[in-house]
Amino acid sequence: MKMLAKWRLLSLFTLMALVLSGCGEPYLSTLRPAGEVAQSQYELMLLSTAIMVGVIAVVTIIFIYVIMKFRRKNDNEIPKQVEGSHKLEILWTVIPILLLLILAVPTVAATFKLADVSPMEKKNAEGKTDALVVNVRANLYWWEFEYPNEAIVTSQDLVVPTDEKVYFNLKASDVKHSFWIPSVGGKMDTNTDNINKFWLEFDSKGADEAGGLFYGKCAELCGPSHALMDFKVKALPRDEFDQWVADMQGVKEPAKAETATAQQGQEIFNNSCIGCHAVTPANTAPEAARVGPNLTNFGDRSRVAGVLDMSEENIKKWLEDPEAYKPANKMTGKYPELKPEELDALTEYLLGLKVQK
Ligand code: HEC
Ligand SMILES: [Cu+2]
Repeated sequence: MKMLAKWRLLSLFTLMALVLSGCGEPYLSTLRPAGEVAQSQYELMLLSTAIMVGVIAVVTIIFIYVIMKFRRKNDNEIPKQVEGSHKLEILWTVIPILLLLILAVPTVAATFKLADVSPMEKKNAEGKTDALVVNVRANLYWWEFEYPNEAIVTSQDLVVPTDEKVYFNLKASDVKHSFWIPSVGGKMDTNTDNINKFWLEFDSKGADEAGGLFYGKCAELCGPSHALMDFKVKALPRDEFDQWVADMQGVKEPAKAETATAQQGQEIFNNSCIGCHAVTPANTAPEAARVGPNLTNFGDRSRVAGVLDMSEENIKKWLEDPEAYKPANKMTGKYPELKPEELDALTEYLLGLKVQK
C-alpha cells in the first residue's frame, strides 16, 4: 500500500514536470517561429528529431524482437554460431550514411543561406548600405543598438521593421555575450575582438500575435546578472519604423524638461548621470562615453533596465537601489544617494524622455 502511494506521488510529479515545463512567456519560444530564420531553424529541428526518434523506434523494436526470439529456452541447447554477414554489414553502414545525408544537405544549405550577409558589404553612392544594418553592442548587463546609416543609437528596446531582412553586426564591449531572440532566430555570440554578422527577419503575422513585442536574451553566461540581461524587440510596419527613425533623428539636443519638477530632475541628471547616459541619439559620442544605456527615448521603453515593468514606481526602485534588481551591474554606487524628492524629480524627467508622441 505504501509502495503504491509512493508511485502515485512520483507519477504525479513527473506529470507536473512535463506539463509545467511548457509554461513561460509564449514569445520566448523557439517552438513558435516568427520569422524566416526561426522557421528554417525550427524545420531543421523537426527533421533531426524525426530521424532520431525513427532510429530509436526501429532499434528498440529489433532489440525486443531479438530478446524474445533468441532467449535461452533450455539449458543445454547451443544456438547456431554465425560469424560475419555481408548483407547485414552493408545494411547497417548504408542506412546511417543515408540518414546523415538527409540531415546534412538541408543543414549545410541553411547554414550558408543564414550566413549570407553580402548586402551589408554593398555600399551605394552615399557610402551607405541599402540594407538595414544594426550594430549591436552587448555590455554587462545591457544592450546598445546603433543604426549606422540612420546615425542614431538606442538601447534596451531594439526597433525594427517587419517583413524585411535586418542585418546585424554583433560585438561585445567587455566579456563574451550572445544575442538571441528565441522566436525570431539566433543565437550568435558577441565577442570583444571580432564582429559576427548575421541577418534576421521579423514576421508581421508573428509580431501581431506577439503584440508587436519580441523577447531577447543574452545566451552566454556572463556574470551574476546574466539571466537578467534581457531586451525587447519592437517590430513595426515599415512606415511606422520610418516615422520612429525620423522622430529619433529630430532630437538634436537634450529635450527641455517641461514641468518645474522635471526641470529639477534634469538638473540632477546633468550633475550626476549624464557622464554615463546620453540623451541625444547621435552616435558621435566616443565609445568610452557610452558607459550606460542611451536614454533619448527612455519614456517609450517597455521595461526599466530590461527587466522591470515600465512604471513610475519601478523607475524609483531602480534608481534607489539598482543592485537589488541586477546584482553587479555597472551603475550601482556611481552616483550620490538620492533623497525621495530627488527620486520624484528624476522620475518625472526620465518619463518625459520620449520621441513617440
Ligand atoms: C557609472 C555610470 C552610470 C551613472 C553615473 C549612472 N548610470 Fe544609470 N545606468 C548605467 C548602466 C551601466 C546601466 C545599465 C544597467 C544594467 O541594466 O545592467 C544603467 C541603467 C539605467 C537606467 C535603465 C535604463 C534603461 O534603458 O532601461 C536608468 C533609468 C538609469 N540608469 C538612470 C540613471 C540616473 C537617473 C542616474 C543618475 C542619478 C544614473 N543612471 C547614473 C550607468 C550609470
Ligand atoms: Cu551577457
